Amino acid sequence: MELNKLKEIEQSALEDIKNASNSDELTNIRNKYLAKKSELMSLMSLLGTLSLEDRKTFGAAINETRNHISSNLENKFNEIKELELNKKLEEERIDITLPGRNMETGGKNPFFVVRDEIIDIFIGMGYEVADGPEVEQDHYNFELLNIPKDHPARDMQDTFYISENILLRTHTSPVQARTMEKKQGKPIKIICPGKTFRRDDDDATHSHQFAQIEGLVIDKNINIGHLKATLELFAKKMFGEKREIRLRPSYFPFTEPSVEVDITCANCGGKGCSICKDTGYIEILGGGMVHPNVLKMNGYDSEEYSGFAFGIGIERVAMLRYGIDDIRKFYTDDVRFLHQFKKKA
Ligand code: 2NL
Repeated sequence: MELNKLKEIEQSALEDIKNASNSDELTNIRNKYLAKKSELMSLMSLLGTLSLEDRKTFGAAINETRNHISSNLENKFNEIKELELNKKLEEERIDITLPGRNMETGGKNPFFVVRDEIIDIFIGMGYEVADGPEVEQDHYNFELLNIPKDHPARDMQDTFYISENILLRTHTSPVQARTMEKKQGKPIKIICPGKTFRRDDDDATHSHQFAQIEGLVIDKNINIGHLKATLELFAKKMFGEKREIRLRPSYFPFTEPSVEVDITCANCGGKGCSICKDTGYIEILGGGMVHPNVLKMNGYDSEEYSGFAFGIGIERVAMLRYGIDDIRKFYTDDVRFLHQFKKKA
């Protein structure tokens, strides 16, 4: 056994390590020189044939060679790893100086802004929110609301019929009729927000689909003063504390008496201008005292109970509130329109 042989192996290994240019090559070198079946390790098995003295010397020399090769490998590994990392960083370089891409966020459609505000105002007065089907029976949409068989609203020209007795509701009143049915003569205080449908040629102020919030209060001793106070509070909360309201006589089949409700014009304060067509007032909604026939048909004793009801067109309120001149803008989702109502961050 010769120490020269060890020197040879070591030299050859160090040379190979020096020439290696990537970690795969280094792994092969490690296998070649340090694995169990490598030339160096097979020398170990010869130790048993040597004298004690030689075994010591030669064993130590093998160990030293192995450690030397191993530490060289280790250093080269680290060196190459760093080179490879730097190369990768260079290749996959990200230019962080480029401005980022902006994700445009939308704005809440002013229709929903106003709908939710109206709902909140009435919830603040103790109302519950009710809803019901948009596809309705003639019975709930017309019959229970005192709208007679020959009434023009029932005409095919004005209502979308699914079949003879099924239709798209023309107002949210059927939700109130259904609530009266459920409450069986007990007091009621609800609002019903929802979609409604009428046959119409669409233009800037008409739409075949629009939305209402109707309110209904039934209890003992309810009078028109309650209606007026309720709507006055609503008008001030919605359009500003300075607004006054005015009730004008009107007609609906389901209320008696019936009223149209106007507010003083926010633009001129009531003096008269182009917006209020020189009247000082703007019509915002309709209402009245629930007709005794409606109370009776829906299971209420009209001698003991009375009630008021009102209907608000959501789009109309939103148009007045924001100065929007075309109802179709609520439904066509033009981002140039919607962005105007985006809340500032
Ligand atoms: C309007 C007018 C109104 C009602 C809706 C109603 C509902 C029941 C009983 C009595 Cl269940 N009345 N609703 C009453 C008066 C007017 O709406 O111009 N809406 C936009």
